[in-house]
Amino acid sequence: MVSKILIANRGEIALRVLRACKELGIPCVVVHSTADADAMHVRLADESVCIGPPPSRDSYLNIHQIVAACEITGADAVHPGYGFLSENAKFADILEAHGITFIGPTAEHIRLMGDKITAKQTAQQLGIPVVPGSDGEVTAENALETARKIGFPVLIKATAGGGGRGMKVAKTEADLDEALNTARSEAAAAFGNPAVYMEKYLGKPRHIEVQVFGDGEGNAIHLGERDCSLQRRHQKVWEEANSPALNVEQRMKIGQVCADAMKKMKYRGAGTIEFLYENGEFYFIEMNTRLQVEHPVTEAITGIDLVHEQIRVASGGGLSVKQEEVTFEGHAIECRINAEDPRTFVPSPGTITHFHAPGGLGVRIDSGAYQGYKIPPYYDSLIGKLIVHGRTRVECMMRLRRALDEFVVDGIKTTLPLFQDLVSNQDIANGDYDIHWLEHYLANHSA
Ligand code: MV4
Repeated sequence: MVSKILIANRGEIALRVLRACKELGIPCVVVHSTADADAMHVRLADESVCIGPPPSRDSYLNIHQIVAACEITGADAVHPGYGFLSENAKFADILEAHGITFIGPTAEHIRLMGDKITAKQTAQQLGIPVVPGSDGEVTAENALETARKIGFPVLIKATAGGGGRGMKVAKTEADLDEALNTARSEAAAAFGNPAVYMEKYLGKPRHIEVQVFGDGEGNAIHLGERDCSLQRRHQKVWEEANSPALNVEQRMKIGQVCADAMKKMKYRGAGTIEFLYENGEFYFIEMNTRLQVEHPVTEAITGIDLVHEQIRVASGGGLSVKQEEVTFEGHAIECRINAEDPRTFVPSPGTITHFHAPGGLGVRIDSGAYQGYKIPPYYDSLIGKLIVHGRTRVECMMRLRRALDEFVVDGIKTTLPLFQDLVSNQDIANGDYDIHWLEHYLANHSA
């Protein structure tokens, strides 16, 4: 076992990891910026180290400060959470060079999946179905030929990108030059790498992702899927498991394909394989080599604590469950509670004057927020997650509705009113939505 874990993150995920450490009896250290001195994870940790001023690059992204905090406190492992340094291969390398365990995959696997061209080639070689597209990079020389072969409309994506930044659609041959040039210059500006690739553009897909877990020695399992189609500007808003679009055969089939692929690459730790799903077919787009924000919906339906598993695997203890032992019970929905205007999504930092979280059977709140807490303006606006579990999707929706009615957050604007609307919507009740549904809904329902 690792003997002391340093949590290199903040907010609800720092608290989430801290809970796992406490349940496993492992002492934990948190690092924080000066803006987070009053945060709940700092209060609850066994030890804390202030590593710098508010801007992330000076604190939560400052590798040398984090390594120094490990040295000072004797932490022999780091949990990076999500965001920040969680998919930074250089960070994983530096920790290893200091004899500190990175709770995550190898630096090599982080790099492989961080480059979207090599990620897609790897997925294809491992037997995962991918979106039809270019064989590697597209350039001015091969773009037209590639697009004709794929068939219009096509989508140009940055190989150093991900999460939707720097994508350009070309509907016809006439759009191709401009799409290619803008995509390349945006990629160069945003990622310092102009390389782009091309895919068939799928018009009305769902975003379905498969949770995988490997022990790094050739054993791997899947924990089913999550449907994350409800997004706004590439920010997920509502996630659920199971996907309303899949039946059990489809779930087990795509899950097995993913688990087999992870066995072949000897993947270590938690991973998420992202697909677009259209007309009954799965198309790989990206793989995330970290724990995700929406992991609790998977925990709700499987009963498996993903952070416990991460720590077990990082300690060389292997996975606690076999694939045959994994079951998918009932239905879970997560709502991301952001400190934002529920219509414009403009951030709304400030002091929470009243805070009352819902409770009862099947209700989980992951949040570091409390009455009197002052949300700093420097970081993302996620202040908590409401995760609701029911035996059926209908029960889950009824429970979500009553949990939202109980939730009080005063003093700042939050996205809670948006969820009040969504939980009463007929398309949502029917599970009938794709990746564009929420943007259309917001365009038609804005005050
Ligand atoms: C696509 C696509 C349509 N066709 N790829 C956006 C984020 C990035 N991870 C992949 N994205 C997309 N890739 C092909 N070939 C549409 C999107 C997309 C999207 C995907 C998932 C969730 C929300 C989305 C919103 C707009 C576009």
